[in-house]
Parts: sequence; structure tokens; C-alpha cells
Amino acid sequence: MTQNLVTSVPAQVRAVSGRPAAAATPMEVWQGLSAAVIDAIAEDWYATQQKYRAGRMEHYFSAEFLMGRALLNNLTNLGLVQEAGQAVEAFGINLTDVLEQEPDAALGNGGLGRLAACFLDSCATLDLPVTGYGILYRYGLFKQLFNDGFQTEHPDPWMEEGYPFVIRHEEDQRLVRYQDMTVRAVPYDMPITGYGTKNVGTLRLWKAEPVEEFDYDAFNSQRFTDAIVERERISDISRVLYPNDTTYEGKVLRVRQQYFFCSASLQEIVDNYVQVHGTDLRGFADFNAVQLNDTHPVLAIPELMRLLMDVHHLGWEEAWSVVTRTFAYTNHTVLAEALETWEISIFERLFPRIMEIVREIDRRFRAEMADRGIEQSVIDYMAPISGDKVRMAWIACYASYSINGVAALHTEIIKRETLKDWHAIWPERFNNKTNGVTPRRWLRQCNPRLSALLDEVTGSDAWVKDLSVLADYTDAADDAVLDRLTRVKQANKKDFAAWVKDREGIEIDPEAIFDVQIKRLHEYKRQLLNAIYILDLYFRMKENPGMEVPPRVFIFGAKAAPGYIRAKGVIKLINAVAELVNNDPVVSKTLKVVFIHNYNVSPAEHIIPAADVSEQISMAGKEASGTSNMKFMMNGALTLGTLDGANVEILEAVGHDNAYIFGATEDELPELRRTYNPRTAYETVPGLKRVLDAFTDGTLDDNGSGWFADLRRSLLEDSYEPADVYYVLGDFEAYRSAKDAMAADYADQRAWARKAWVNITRSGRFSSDRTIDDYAREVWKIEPAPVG
Ligand code: KOT
Repeated sequence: MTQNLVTSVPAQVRAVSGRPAAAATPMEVWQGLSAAVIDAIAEDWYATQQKYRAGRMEHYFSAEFLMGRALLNNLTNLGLVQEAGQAVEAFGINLTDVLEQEPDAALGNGGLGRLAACFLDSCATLDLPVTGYGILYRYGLFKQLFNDGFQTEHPDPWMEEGYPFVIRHEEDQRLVRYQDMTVRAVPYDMPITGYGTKNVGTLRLWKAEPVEEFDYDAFNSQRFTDAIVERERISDISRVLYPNDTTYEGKVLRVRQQYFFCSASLQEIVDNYVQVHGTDLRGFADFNAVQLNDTHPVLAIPELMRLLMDVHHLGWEEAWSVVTRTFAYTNHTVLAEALETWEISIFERLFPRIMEIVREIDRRFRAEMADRGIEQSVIDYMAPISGDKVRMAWIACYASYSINGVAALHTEIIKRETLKDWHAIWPERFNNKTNGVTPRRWLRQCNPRLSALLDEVTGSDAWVKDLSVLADYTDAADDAVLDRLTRVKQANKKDFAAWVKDREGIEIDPEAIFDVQIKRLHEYKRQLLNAIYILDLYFRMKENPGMEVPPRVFIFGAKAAPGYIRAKGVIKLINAVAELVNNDPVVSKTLKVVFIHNYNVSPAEHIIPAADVSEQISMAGKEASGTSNMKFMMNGALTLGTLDGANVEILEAVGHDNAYIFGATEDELPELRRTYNPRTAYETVPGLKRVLDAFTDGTLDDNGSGWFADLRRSLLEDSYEPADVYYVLGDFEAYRSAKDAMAADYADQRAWARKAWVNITRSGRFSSDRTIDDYAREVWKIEPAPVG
């Protein structure tokens, strides 16, 4: 570290603002402090890059990195929080207000993108030679507002005011060629600091720009507007993140994006290999591995074939041998609607050479399978090309040396169902890597009070780098510690109540149970089940005014894909339920419903430390892993959940006494479904009829959209899909019992705190450090490479 922040920040602030430091706005102080952080890490960052490129490296390819804010994360990792506080004091402003200036880098939709961000944090902390590669979207995930309770979407130009945490590297630009255009890919690097290490990793994000600054010929002729339009067409490639989570949309611009960052990244990786190891590319896989974050970067497979054959003159077999030792593929979902397939005609039009290579992969695949004696119908199903479509997941499975799921149950399901034919042929390729989350952002930073308690109980901050040490302290909590834990949660809830009042204008009682469901809005995640419970509770209280109900606040945060009307209907429904409950003079004394608008990484950092109950209620078998379940657990919230995704492993870690598990299991569901009739549930389960009728009898207002009637129909009537595909009414009674019981248990604060403590101290295996250590040793075969 060259300089102290107290001395370096004023100069930086003057440089970015062009004014005396005393005249700077809070935004300019943020800019200046951020620039000072970059200055402080520059030497170590460069040294880390030099060290990594000499040895074996892993490259994490992902269309999404949901980074959130960077400044506090970097200050925490570098141990500079206090110093930064002093540095900004001189400007008469406190650090919290400075930090609030920062926009979220929301270059991702949800779990998949946030996982990539946690992984980079762990790789840096563990000194692992890993680089992330993605796209510098000009617009991140849309900003969500509510208008009459309806979601509206607005652009998120997150870098427009200047963003010091990405650095343009003009000198490393590459050309990406499509049949109809050639594009300049310019990399912007984001430093990834680790906790308590000098190593600084890199996230390299590519921006698309026109090759020529301007086409002067066109400009000087009558084709002025054509020239402008063409430039925009090129910049379009990195303009916007597609807002779909776990659904697929076959948009041409999207496939252009995918090829764009795969090609630019691979060109660079291959060039680096040549510089360091020479021109014999046959050794490429000895020094490079590429992890494909779902199928979005699968075009990297034919693109590496192209580079090896057309540029570096390897034969097909040699190139294929390199490729099949380079790529590893992570599957994140079993939902059929998420499987990417592209029309051959699109590939043909955008990159005929890539299509030619895909055809050859397909031809050889078919021949190889026939040699193995595989049945023709199975070959046709598994082949990379079928009909007029290219199947990205099948290419990934054929070309990858490793195929992994993201939680134990999910991996079993892909082996048994989704990818069963591949598993039958190549069982050794399949492995599980249960997801994890970084304890730096999701505990150390967002929950300073709990962090201080953990430091005290364990005697050091060693848990920040090795969360598994907490397991030794499960039984160490005497009543004094448990009462401290209760007070920590209380204080966090008070802070959160103030935040909610300020942000949403709703008053909530910090003594109430904070029951939270935050995640993308999707039918399989069953926010509707939660809403139905709340409405039912409301009616029970109206019917029986003497009923003992502990005070509760039901908190939601969720964005719906803009084209997913039914999901938007659920948002409108929850807002209508909130309206009903919060405005009832009697019920609102006990219950409140809060829908946090524009849910994102930063709001999550306020919500999670204040949560008592973690809602993880997807239909069993559908949520591949979930990761908010892990963040809640680390922060002492108890899981109310189905046996789905990583909930299964959370239950294993804490035991039945310390989690509330309900509902049909994945292996029971097929049998249950055979005779399931949601109409019967509607008619026989006490309360259900009343709730579902309230959707349409005027109790709740959908402003004439007809959306509530559609939701009711989706649960009760067969149409193009069977009624209640996600078993909402089937699981309702079990959910209600578990949730009622949980609320009653909350009364014994000591016993509740003990359960929370068990959750916190057993959360070690859900640190992304554990996940990344597993990838590094079992898949990537890389070693830590500490600098200095
Ligand atoms: C799929 C296609 C497009 C965009 C996103 C996806 C996607 C997201 N697929 N799975 N996810 C989530 O990934 C998380 C991280 O592994 C999981 O925890 C979560 O269960 C998935 O739904």
C-alpha cells in the first residue's frame, strides 16, 4: 500500500470533481474514494495477473455477473473500512452516506449471476488463478417500480455517472467477426479483491464498439443516417441484459451477445498461451480450463475448434482432443423452458463457419454413438442438431470433461432424468458441486453486529476465511450468548424497519416476526402459496377476533420477467393483499405485508440480517439449489421450506429441530400427481375456497386486468396445461400447519435463538469457499498462487 486513504482521497476527489475538495458532492466523494482504492491495489493487481498467466488457469465464462456494489466490499477485504471513514469525515459526510451513492452493478438476473459473483470473491480469497469473462452491459437488469400495484420496468443505465471499478484496456481489444459485421471487443477489467490477501483477481467484461471510429465515406455522402444506424447496430450487442431467469428466448441479438464474449475471451486466452508456452496448441488444455456457467457460453466450444483449426492449423482430432479436455459445464435448472436451442438458420446467417463446425460435431457424434451400438432413436434425441435446431446443452454434454449440478438432489435429478442418456454413457463426467455464498458480503459486511459477536465468541475473525470453524461453537452458546444474539437480531430489525419506512413508506413493528421471501418471481417458486396463506390468515382473524396471532410482517422482493404475465399477476396479487391487510384497522395491528420494490443485491444486504423466517417453498424437484436459503441461514433465520435444492442439505446440517420442513417430496410427487385434483382441495381444505373466491369476488381489485381470474383458473382448471402444475393447493395444508407452528414457537425467544445459533454455526459448508475449493481440486485442477 503506497499511501494512506486520509491523504490520498482529497487529491482523488479534486481530480474527479475539478473543484476544491470541500465543494465536492457526495457522489464525487464516492468517486474519489473509489479511485483511491484502485490506486491502493494497482500494484498487487498487476502482479497477480502476471503470476496467473504463467501457470495453469481457470476461466469462468458467464453471461451474467450480479456484482452489486463494490466499494464497501473492497474496503472490507483490504481492512480499510475505518481509514475510509476517517478520510471522508474531512468532507463532513459519513461513510454510510458515501456508500449509498454507489449504483448496483446488476449485470445478472438472479441466482445464476449472483453465484458467479460469489465464486469470484472466493477465488480471490483463496489465491486461485481464476478470471471471470462476461459482457459489459450498458443497461443492467431493469429497475422495477409499482404503479397501482402493477410492475413497470425502467432502464438501468448503471455506469452513466462514471464507474471507477472498471478499467478500459484499449490495448487488449479483439475483433469479433460475424457474417454481416465485424465488431471491436474492448475489455473493461474489474478488480476482485480477496479477504486478507494481496492477490487481486480479475473480471473481464467486453464492450462492443464499431471498428472504425466513423465511416467518413458514408458520413460525407447521402448515407449519413445509414452510417449512424450501423454504428448503433454494433453497440446494440452489449447494450442490454436479457431479463429472463430460467426461461429461454430465441432472440438473434442474444446469440450475437453469446458469441461476442466467447470469441473475444478465447482469442485472448489462446494468444496468451502462445506468448507464454509457444505455438504448439496441443498443450493448451494443460494450462487452461473453461467453466461454462449454464449453456449461455456454449458457443465457446465450436469457437475454440475454429481458432485451433483455422488459425493454428490443428487437425480435427487434435483440436477435438484439446477442446474435450478444456471445457466443464454447470447445469443450473431442470425446467424444460430454460433449455437453449437455436435455429440452424440463425447460425447459418451469423456465423456459417461455426455452423459448419457444429454440423461436423453432430456428424461425428452420430457415428461414434452408432459404433457404441446406441439405438437410433436415442442418438436422434441426443444429437447436437435435431430438426432445424441446435441444442446447446447437448453440445455441452458431449464436449465437456465435467458435468455438474448445483446441489445433491439436483445432481441426482439430472443423472436420473434430464441428462440420463449422457449419464448412461459417461457416468464419470458427472459430479455435484453444491452452491455456496461468500461469507464476506453476506455476513461480515452486511451484518456487522453478528460479525462482532462471532469474533468475540470464537476469539478471532478466522471464521471469515474459514466458515467451518463455527461448527466448534454450536454448543458454546450459553444463555448470555443467546440473549446477545437476540439483541443483535432486534437491533438489525430496528434498522430495517427504519429503512422500510424511508424506502416504502410503511410502518412495521420490529417486535413482529419478519417472514421473508426474496427471489425472482416464478410459478415454481410459489410466492402464490405464501400469498394464499396470508389471505387465509386474514380471513381467520376476521372470523375469529379473539384468535391469538403473534405479530407478523410478511416481506417480499421479486422481479418478474417483463413478458411473464402470470408472474406479474402474482406481484399485483401480493400488492392487493398488502392493500387489504395494511388498511384493515384491526388486522393491521398484528399483520403487515411489505413488497420491497426493485429487489436487488443492495436491498438484500438490508433485508437478510433482519429476517427471522426464510421462505424456501418451491415445488420439490424444481429449485436446482437456491442460494438465498444459505444467506438467511448464515444470518440466523430459520428455514421454512420444502425438501428441494440445497434445503435438503441445510436440513442435514441443522437437523429437524432447527428447520421447518413441509410438503410433498420429489419422489412422492409423481404418484400424488396421478390422482391429484385441485378442485377437491378447493372444496375440502378449510379456508381454501374462501381465499380463492376472494381473487374474483371483489375482495381484491386487479383494476380490470382479469389477472386474478387467470391465477384462480391456473389453480383450478385444466387448459393447455393441467390445473395447478406446481401443486400449490396440494401443499397448502402442510404449509399452513408448519407456518402456524413456527409462529407459535417464536414466543420462546431463548429456544428460538438457540435454533438460530445452530443455523449460523452449521453454515460452514454453504460458504462459496468450500464450493470453490471443490471445483479447484476436483474439476479445474488448479493450485493457489499467492503473490508476495
Ligand atoms: C437459466 C437460463 C437463463 C437464465 C438463468 C437461468 C438459471 C438460473 N438457471 N438456474 N438458475 C438458478 O441458478 C442458481 C445458481 O445455481 C440456483 O441456485 C437456482 O436454483 C437456479 O434457479
